[in-house]
Order: sequence, then structure tokens, then C-alpha cells
Amino acid sequence: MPINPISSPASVLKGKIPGAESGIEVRKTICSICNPLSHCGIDAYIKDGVVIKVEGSKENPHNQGTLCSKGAANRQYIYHPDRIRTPLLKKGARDSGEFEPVSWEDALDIIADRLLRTKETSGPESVAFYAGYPKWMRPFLKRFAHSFGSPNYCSESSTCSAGALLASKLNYGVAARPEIPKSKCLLVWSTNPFYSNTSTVRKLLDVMEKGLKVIEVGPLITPVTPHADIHLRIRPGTSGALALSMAHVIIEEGLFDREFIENWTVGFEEYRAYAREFPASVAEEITGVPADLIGQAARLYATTKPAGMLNGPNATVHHTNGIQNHRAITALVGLTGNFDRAGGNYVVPPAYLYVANGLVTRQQEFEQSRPWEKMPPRIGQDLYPVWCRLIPEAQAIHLPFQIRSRKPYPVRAVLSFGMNHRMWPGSDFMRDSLKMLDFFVDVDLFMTDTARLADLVLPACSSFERSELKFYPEQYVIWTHPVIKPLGQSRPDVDIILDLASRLTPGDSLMKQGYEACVDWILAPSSLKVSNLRKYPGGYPLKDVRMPPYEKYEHTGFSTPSGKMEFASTILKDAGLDPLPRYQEPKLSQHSTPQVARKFPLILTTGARLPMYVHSRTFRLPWIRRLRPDPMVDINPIDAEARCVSQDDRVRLSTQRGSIRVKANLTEVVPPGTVNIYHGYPGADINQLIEPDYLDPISGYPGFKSLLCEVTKTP
Ligand SMILES: Nc1nc2c(c(=O)[nH]1)N[C@H]1C(S)=C(S)[C@@H](COP(=O)(O)OP(=O)(O)OC[C@H]3O[C@@H](n4cnc5c(=O)[nH]c(N)nc54)[C@H](O)[C@@H]3O)O[C@H]1N2
Ligand SMILES: Nc1nc2c(c(=O)[nH]1)N[C@H]1C(S)=C(S)[C@@H](COP(=O)(O)OP(=O)(O)OC[C@H]3O[C@@H](n4cnc5c(=O)[nH]c(N)nc54)[C@H](O)[C@@H]3O)O[C@H]1N2
Ligand code: SF4
Ligand SMILES: [Mo]
Repeated sequence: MPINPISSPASVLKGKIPGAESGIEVRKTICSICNPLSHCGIDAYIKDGVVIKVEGSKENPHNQGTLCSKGAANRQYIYHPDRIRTPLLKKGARDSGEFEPVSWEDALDIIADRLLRTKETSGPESVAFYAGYPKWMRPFLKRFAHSFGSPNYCSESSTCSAGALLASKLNYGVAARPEIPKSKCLLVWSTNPFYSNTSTVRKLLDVMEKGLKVIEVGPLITPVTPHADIHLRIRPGTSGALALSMAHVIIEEGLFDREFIENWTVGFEEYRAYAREFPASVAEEITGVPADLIGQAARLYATTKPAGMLNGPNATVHHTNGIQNHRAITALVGLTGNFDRAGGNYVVPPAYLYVANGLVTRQQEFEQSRPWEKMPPRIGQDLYPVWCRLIPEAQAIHLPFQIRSRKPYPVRAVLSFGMNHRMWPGSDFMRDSLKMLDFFVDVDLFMTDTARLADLVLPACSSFERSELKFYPEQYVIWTHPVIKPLGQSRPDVDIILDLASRLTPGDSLMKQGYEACVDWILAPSSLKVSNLRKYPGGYPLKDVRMPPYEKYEHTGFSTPSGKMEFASTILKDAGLDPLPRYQEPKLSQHSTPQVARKFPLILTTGARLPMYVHSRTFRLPWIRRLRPDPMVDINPIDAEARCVSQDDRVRLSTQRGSIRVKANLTEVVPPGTVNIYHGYPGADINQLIEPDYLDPISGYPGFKSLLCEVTKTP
């Protein structure tokens, strides 16, 4: 009988066909290369304990079998030669970059000893606990910090979504996300989910195909733009003026929700009077958006009911006027009667790790093992009291300043999970501040430039090598199983934290019970338990989860000091700040600093997401790097021509603080007068060119997306 070539042992292996014949097994896990709203389900093909192929998990309703370019490169990520394989102890000076392997026991003992000594000599607050963009270990790290007695748990959220959350809390007491499938109109205000949230875009396209009206606000042309009925191509950093101008149209034309305004808001008359200062003609001068388009957008958004507003986590708050801008933007939601209504912006509290799916958990109670009143003030609390009142973390952007000033108290030691000093504005200032610490530990998958500065580096596992709880907004949950053994001696972050907790916070009886007991404790208000979730390695649809009702404020009021939506914020007023969402020019701009603009005439916006890169993570992956090998600055052909710059020319990108050499990418994606560059390139770090104190005064957020620069051709 002829052998079927499809099933010969060699061909099943070559075709990576799972089964007894090939010895290949498919195991389920998740990708954690990008953001927590994604974390796509993965089918990992395993042969002899090694991942030989990855595919998107079809059963996972979030990604439905799809993966993006980064997810497809997961094998290059998890098996990368830069992976740290053993705990490493610094040999010689901080700068030496030389390490010697140590055992886990020794490493953990050294950390326990140093942190305990620091606590004894300088108090628990002099130890800071930091989590970078990775999220899964955060509840454990924060609880550990608080049980240790330190208020100083901080994270990358000091530059990310917490700024927008802060602004929403000032207005409404909570944040509200658009309920897009039920919307008739979507105001996409500075976000590009096609690159930043790829796994959600198929569902967005489905709604768009059904006739959703789309208004896009943002300086760049993005993949959203072809779907937009109106694109308001704003000058970076001027969102506040645009939003106030739209409010002015909506109010003066009587298109606002009178009943909601009368019953549920405070400060409307002051806000209305202030918005009068922004007639469309004035706003056109500030924002660069034609006056008639401002009117059209305002009318379309206010009269198409229901209308949702989709904001990015950071593009509106990465400005020196960011919080007030974001307040002005989100005020439009309440003004038009779209707050907490079907198809408008709906309030669903996050259940676990930023994902809202209708479940209620005890994540917050778990994290806050000691009340703030029983701990010293947080890093940044004196400068950013509003941040500290509304965001339950220290302000990480202030960390380098406090390390240096030692005021109001010294920060001597940092225990960090995934720190990338290039996240900070003035990244060299942050790097040099880390060198001033008495003791610095970094836990990471890879030997990064930040890890090289540490006294001790601990190897963490990837998502393929650990168990974690993952919720999806599609009311789906996975408790993952490790699909391969940890690489080298690497360990899951949470295990590292729990081992340190057993040495340093033995009084924390919950942490003592271990990882799964803690997760069960967090999940207690839901009916979920790890032991049940474990039975469904590919995930489990959450059944009978009731989503919260709409218009909850009718029963509970708003969780602002007045109990209402606040156009004029009581909290800002109490802090001596302007209660109205007042528009101010970015600290560096043609208008606020014309003398600087003469030398640096281009507007610099940084960090618009690229599909292939995630901050510092994917530059090292060959498949991914090939997609955009060189650091490039996007420059409009008009500006390029004026500088005799052609495609791929080497150029110098400079600000008042310094310069980097990059390639020129001529593109109309950026408007004339504005250039854009992705952040985090190891050899061309744009954050070195931004002053460390170029910050929003309310949140402490960096003005990453509106400053001044010049581009010149170099030989
Ligand atoms: N100029 C400019 N700067 C910016 C931005 C911008 O738009 N422009 N964006 C800002 C924003 S919004 C953000 S969120 C930050 C990015 O925040 P960063 O924290 O800089 O993000 P990453 O580089 O993704 O991750 C940091 C480290 O975490 C490690 N890591 C990954 N997974 C794990 C894990 O499971 N465990 C451990 N222990 N480590 C892990 C990675 O290897 C990496 O070294 O950058 C900010 N900086
Ligand atoms: N592939 C990939 N995905 C990511 C990340 C990544 O690094 N790579 N990072 C993750 C993280 S940490 C975050 S915070 C999110 C960010 O997710 P998004 O907010 O979607 O980020 P961007 O793609 O930068 O989109 C921001 C848009 O805002 C616009 N914009 C810039 N400046 C201004 C301004 O001054 N005013 C207005 N109105 N608009 C402006 C730009 O036109 C840009 O298209 O992405 C997450 N997803
Ligand atoms: S979108 Fe891509 S990088 Fe992000 S979780 Fe999914 S596969 Fe991974
Ligand atoms: Mo972010």
C-alpha cells in the first residue's frame, strides 16, 4: 500500500502536525508581549519540552485565532539569548556591568538583609517598589510594599493610563469606557487601536461597517483616518482648546443634555462662560483645525445618539497641560448626556488587572494591606497632592528627583520588576539617579541596560513558563498552565515576591498561604476558584455575569466631593489649582516660547505606537527588527525639502537638551511643522532629549507629545 505522504513520520514532523506520531503536543497559554487589554490566547506547539511553533488560539474569543507580528515572534522572545538564566550579583562598581552567578537562596537572603537594614536605619519608606509595563505581578508587589510598611509602590502607570484616569476622576469620580457595539457615533480622541490594540480592531471594524459615524482627533494620519467622517488634525498639545470650542458650539446651539446638566453637574455656568472664550475662529488659531470642521464635529457628536468617546491612555495627558486638556475632553461626555448610558461611555469597574468584565473582585483590598494614614507620605506627594489623593500609587516620575534631593526623606533602595530607565523624560537623569542608590535590584526576562546598573539581577519567567489569571473583556477567563519549563533558573515574578515576603513580611498571613490562596481571596466575591479554573487550560466563558446597570449615579451619586459631575473641580480648588479645565499652551511651543522656536521650529511628538514595537521589548527580535530596522523620524516632505533632506538620509534630531542621529522617513502621516519619533530605541533614545522636569503640574506626567526640535541633515 502506498504511504500517505501526509502521515509519514518525517512529514508530520516537518508539517508540525500534533499527535503521537510526531510527538508534538498543543498546549494553551497567553502572549504577554503587549498590553493587558490584549494578551492573546496562544496554542503552543511543544516537542521535547520546546516551543516549536505558536498560533493564535481559536477558542479564545478575544483574538479568535489571530496573532500580530509580535505575537508570531514569541519564540524569538522567550528563547532570546539575552534572557537572564541565573540570579546575578554585581562584581565591582555599579558601572562595571560585570556580574557573577549566585544561588536563589543567596540572592534572596542578600535582598532581605539589605532591605531590612535600610528599613531599620532609614524607615520602610526609603525602600521603593517599582513595576514597569509588565502588570501581572502588580497586586502582589503592591501588597508586599505595604506590608513592608512602605507607601512607595509605583509603576509605569505614572506615565500611562493613570493620567487619563485622574482627569476622569476629577470630573466624574470614575472612568467610563465607550460601549462601541451600541454606539451610533464614535469620537476617537487620540488613539490608534490599529497599532496599539490590534486584537480589538476586528470587532471595531464590524461596528464601523454597520454605519458607525466616526470623528477622529489627532495630529497624525492613522489607520483610523480612512474610516473617519471627520478628522480634526490638531496641533499637538491643544486638545483642551478644541474640546472647549466644541463645548461652546454644543452649549450655544442648545445641543446639550439640559436635564443631566441641571440635576447632576456643578460648575456649569462657569464652564459655559469660559468656553465662550473659544469660539471656533479662536480655536482654529490655537489648534490649526478649520473652524467649520470644529462646528461640524461638535454637532455630529452631540446630535447622534448614543455617542461614545474612545480615548487613548496617554496621548492627551503626555503634555505639560495634559490633565486639564483631558478634563476638557471628557467633559463633553457628560455635556451631551452620554455618561453611563447605553452606547455612550459606560462605567464598568475593572475586575482584575485593568480588565472590566462585570465581575467584582477584591484586588484593591488585597493590594492595600495597610491604610495610607498608617504610612508616611508617598514619593511626589508634596508636589502632586491631587495625584496622591486619586491614584493609589507613588508618582514614579518623581523618583529620580527624590533619590537626588533626599527630600522630604531619602530613597535608598529600589526593588524593581521590569524597569526601563528610558521610559523617563531625561532618561540619562534617571539612569544616573539609579547609580546613586545604596541598593538596586532589577527582576527582568532580559539583561537590559537598566538591569546592568543593578546590584542584583533576578531572572523572571515569560508567560509561557508561569501560571497566571487572565480576564478578557469578552467575559472569558484563563488560569494558564506553564507550557514549558522555566528557562535556566528563571522564576515567576510572583514566586520571587512571595519568597521575599516570607523573609521580610512574615506577619502577612495571607501572602504566607501562597499564590493560589491569594488569587482565591481576590476572587472571593465572584464564584471563581483557581481549582476550578485549572480544569480549563484554554479558558472558560464566564457564565451568568451581570453587567452593572446604566446611570448608576441616579442611585449612588457621583464619587466626587459634590456627589455630581464637576465642570469645576472641588479637589483642584482645594489644592489651590484652577477648578475649570483651563487651556494653557504647552510649556514649549511657538506661542509660549517663541525665542526657543526660532532655533527649534518643529513640533516634536514622540511615541505614537508602531505595530511592531512595544517600548523596549521587541527591538531585539530579529523578525520584528527587520520590519523597521533603523530609528527613524517621521517628517513631512515639505519640512524635509526645506532642509534638503531625502528619504533615509541621516539627520540630527535636536532639542535644547541634546541631539540624536536617526534616519529621515518622509511621510504625510505627520502634518507640516510636526515630526514624530518612536521612543525607546537603544541607540537613539529620544527621552534623553526631553528635560526631566518637563512635566504636567497636576499629575507629574511628562510632556512627551508636545515640545520643540529641529532636524538637520548630517553627512
Ligand atoms: N517619549 C516617550 N516616552 C514614553 C512614552 C511615549 O509615548 N513617548 N510612553 C510611556 C508609556 S505610556 C509607557 S507605558 C512606558 C513604557 O513602559 P516600560 O516599563 O518602559 O515598558 P517596557 O519596555 O515594555 O517594559 C519594561 C521592562 O519590563 C520587562 N518585562 C517584560 N515582561 C516582564 C515580566 O513578566 N516580568 C518582569 N519582571 N519583567 C518583564 C521588559 O523586558 C522590559 O525590560 O513608556 C513611557 N515612555
Ligand atoms: N504595538 C504597540 N502597542 C501598544 C504599545 C506599544 O508600544 N506598541 N504600547 C501600549 C501602551 S503602554 C499604551 S499607553 C497604548 C497607547 O495607545 P494609543 O493611545 O492608541 O497610542 P498611539 O498609537 O500613540 O495613539 C495616539 C494617537 O494620538 C494622537 N496624538 C498625539 N498627540 C496628540 C495630541 O496632542 N492631541 C491629540 N488629540 N492627539 C494626539 C496621535 O495622532 C496618535 O495617533 O498602546 C499600547 N499598545
Ligand atoms: S496583540 Fe500581538 S503582542 Fe499583543 S498580546 Fe496579541 S499577539 Fe501578543
Ligand atoms: Mo502606556
